[in-house]
Amino acid sequence: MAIERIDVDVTSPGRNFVTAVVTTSDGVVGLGDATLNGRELAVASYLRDHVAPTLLGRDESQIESIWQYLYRSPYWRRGPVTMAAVAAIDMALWDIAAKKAGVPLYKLLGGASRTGLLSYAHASGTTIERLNEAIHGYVEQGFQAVRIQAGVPGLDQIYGVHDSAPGGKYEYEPAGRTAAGAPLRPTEETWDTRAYLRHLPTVFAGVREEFGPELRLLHDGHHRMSPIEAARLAKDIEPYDPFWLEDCTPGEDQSVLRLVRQHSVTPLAIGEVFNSVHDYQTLITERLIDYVRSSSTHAGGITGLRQIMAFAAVYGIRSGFHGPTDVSPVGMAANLHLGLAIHNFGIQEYMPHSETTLSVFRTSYRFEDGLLHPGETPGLGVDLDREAAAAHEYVPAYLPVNRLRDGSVHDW
Ligand code: GCO
Ligand code: MG
Repeated sequence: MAIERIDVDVTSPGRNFVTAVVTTSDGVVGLGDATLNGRELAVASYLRDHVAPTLLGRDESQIESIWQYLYRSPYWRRGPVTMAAVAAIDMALWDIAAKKAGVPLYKLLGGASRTGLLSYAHASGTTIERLNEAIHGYVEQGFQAVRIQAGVPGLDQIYGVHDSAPGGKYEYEPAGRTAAGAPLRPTEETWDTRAYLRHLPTVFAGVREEFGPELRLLHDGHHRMSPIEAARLAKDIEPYDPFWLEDCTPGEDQSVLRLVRQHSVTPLAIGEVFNSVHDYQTLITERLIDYVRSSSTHAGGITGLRQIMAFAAVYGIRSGFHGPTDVSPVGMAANLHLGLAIHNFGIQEYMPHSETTLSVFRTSYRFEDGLLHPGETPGLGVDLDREAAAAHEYVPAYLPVNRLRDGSVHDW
């Protein structure tokens, strides 16, 4: 059989998503996530204009060969736009293969290595009290791990920090939609690393005091620190037994993690902005990280992410796949199938999609007692209601910009 048609659907049910819809000559449809937050249309064009025409008529079962063709043949390798496009086709082909075999995808990837995937929620609050309220909400839902982000005295708005609604219901979108009539550009935030470094250990102390030693606590530094600042933070939070410190420095400078490692035993997680195994080469071979943060959506699909995890396995490094709302339910399902199958799974980020998103993408994964499971539906287990999706038109939305108090642009 062969690839007969490739559609690229851009839809915005609550937020923007790009989905490749691949149809075979015998009528099987596979879905792949190509959502790149704030740059969605670039990937849609890459897929429509440069990928889809080259794949029509090819044998859809040659997943590895098509991956290599898309990776090597254009000459221009890697990069987030390219690899999100490769990811979407790869996921759709795996979806088709598993649907044809009549099995949930994890069974084609080696079968289940565990009963479910330990997952962590995003808890945050402008104060430690509000943060603790949010954590209580998640603990009541069964979460055994939470990412804790808190406001810093003196700073107005920090990316990823919001107070949750009563009852622990907490939804936010990383990318802010532009209000009608407003200039088409990202919002701006002000940052002060010294204030943050002073404050964060007190946040860990306040949460540990409330919840005791068992709850797993994670924190995302969102690339904002210099190497020596990161080393200090990793050391200062060490007494509170963090599960991990994520993105303590911008990940592309791999060797700086040596410095952080010299000063602490706080586990480190990096990689949500990476897109290939080569981005991890130093980090993995020198064991400078403990968790791989990539998602299938941004790292070349299941084939790309499986390559990274096979390499990481040799060094005892585990997965902590990226699972924010900007990874679509299709990308999330791909992460879950792979996570269930590989031996070196660690933890899965779980930021549930809104009801509007889930009314368009129908999922079969489930969350129970702190664990996620991809479900038993053949393929990825996600359906896209294309008619409902078409009613939600693309709306420009951007991630914020971060500046220091003197106005200079900072990592965020
Ligand atoms: C995380 C994140 C996200 C990213 C977002 C960018 O989940 O750890 O850092 O919230 O900022 O996915 O698109
Ligand atoms: Mg992150």
